[in-house]
Amino acid sequence: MFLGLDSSTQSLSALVIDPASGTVAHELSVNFGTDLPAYGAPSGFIPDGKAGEVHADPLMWIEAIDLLFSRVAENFDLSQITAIAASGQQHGSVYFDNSLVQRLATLDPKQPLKDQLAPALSRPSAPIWMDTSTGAECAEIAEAVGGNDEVCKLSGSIAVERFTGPQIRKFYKQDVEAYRNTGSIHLVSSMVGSIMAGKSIAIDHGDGAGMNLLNLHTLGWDPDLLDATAPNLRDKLPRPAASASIAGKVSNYFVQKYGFSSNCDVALSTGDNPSSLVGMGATEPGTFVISLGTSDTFFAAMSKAVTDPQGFGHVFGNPAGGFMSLICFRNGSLSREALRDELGLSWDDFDAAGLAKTPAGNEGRVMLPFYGPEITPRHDFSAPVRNFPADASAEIQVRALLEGQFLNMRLHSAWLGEQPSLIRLTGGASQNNGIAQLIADIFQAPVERFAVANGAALGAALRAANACGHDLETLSKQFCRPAADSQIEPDSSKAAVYAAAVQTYGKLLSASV
Ligand code: ADP
Ligand code: XUL
Repeated sequence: MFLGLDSSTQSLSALVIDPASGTVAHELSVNFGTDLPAYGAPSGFIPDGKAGEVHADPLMWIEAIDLLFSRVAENFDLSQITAIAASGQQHGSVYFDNSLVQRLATLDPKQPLKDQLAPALSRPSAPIWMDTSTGAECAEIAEAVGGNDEVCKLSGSIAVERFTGPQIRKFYKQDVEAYRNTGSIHLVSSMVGSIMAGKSIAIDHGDGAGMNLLNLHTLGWDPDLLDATAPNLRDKLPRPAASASIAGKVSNYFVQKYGFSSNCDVALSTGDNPSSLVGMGATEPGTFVISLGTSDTFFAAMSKAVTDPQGFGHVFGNPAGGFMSLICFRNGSLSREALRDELGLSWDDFDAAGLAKTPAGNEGRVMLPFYGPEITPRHDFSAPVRNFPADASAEIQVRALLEGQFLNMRLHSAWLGEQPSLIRLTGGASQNNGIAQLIADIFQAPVERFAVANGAALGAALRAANACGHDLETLSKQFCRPAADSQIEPDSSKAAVYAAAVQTYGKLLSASV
């Protein structure tokens, strides 16, 4: 059996797969806010950060590992696990001094992980992906390497506030002494993997590409980006490596304390988006994944590594080899909920029956569907922009908002130069038939709903099995199954309407930002 771990923004999850029977054998999560309230982070991060700063306490993530395994071991025999792999929220970074390697190698099963690793932290808090405080550092990095086009060509993304390189630069500028005392900088995913393996493990190309430091052509740390970020940075970073590698055996700490076999392997970790690509069975080009959560994300395996000339999209390593795209839309459910509440509607009004009251294309009425600052496109919106009166009927507004969201997604994914042959939907709003049909019609591709609740943890378990020689395609067929009767076909009679609507949307956008 194979264990996947996912350290996400709000929780740490374990998911065990059994390829022999094709079943998920065990699943359990620890919620940072409710299970570890002493850290004062109800949503997984320290509230009220100043000037866009969003940090978390890395000891909370570390304590969660002990709590999770103490609970899993009550009902599940961990000696059955052949290999482990971890996934983690992307971009977050943890800073350790030179004692880390020695401490990891000599973890005492009689003491909690937290007490043994706390003295190794060279920075008490860890910036996470929601942090937007590094605008100045992004500009400095871009300037030093010859502009954002160059950063994008090298690393697959322009310099982005939440990415790890700009965050490291800010730390270096704020506290040179603490930066100097830092011996190794881990991502959330590679930290979890390092603790499991009892040694500092490599950073994989999937998560490494979210740092503005990995050169996508050489798959090594880029010398110019390192220099632009902070001095002697290469010495502080684990080496980059392919995701499918085995890092070593599980630490004796977990053997003694929770009953793992000393033969259990630990594979390299990866970021939650690359891991979800695996968990959604989308590691081959052609299948796009759209996740409709608080924010909406769009990701897909790429047949060739192209970068977004406008700088909105990102290129990460695909854990199955090659590359994947990722585009993040901040105002996903946030905007859907805002309009619903503003007009006193329910989700039924956003579903098939509600949408049936207006025609596809909304007779040319288009909305830029943003109630707050957006990152794709990058603009400080505070309310939607419409090409029609704001007091139009509720059904016109709903259609304009939903069509606006997916026309925006179609427009900002055009740089990929690839048409989806299939779209897999996940996240809370994916249950909505009206939205699913709209996505099928706007992208002119069949849509499937996905049953898995935790694609990142499932992806980690599949990667652990794959690293031990199980074929990924066979595993995908076994575990990455759409919900029964969930396939929705595109209506080809809508193709021309949406080809015109995407033009209208683009014009309104250029005129407004
Ligand atoms: P996250 O993982 O970001 O917390 P989820 O993927 O769990 O988010 O999605 C939760 C969101 O899904 C809710 O906040 C809600 O806005 C949205 N949602 C739930 N049901 C529906 C529905 N029928 N139609 C549209 N949106 C829905
Ligand atoms: C991707 C991103 C988020 C995090 C948290 O760039 O910032 O999706 O990985 O899930």
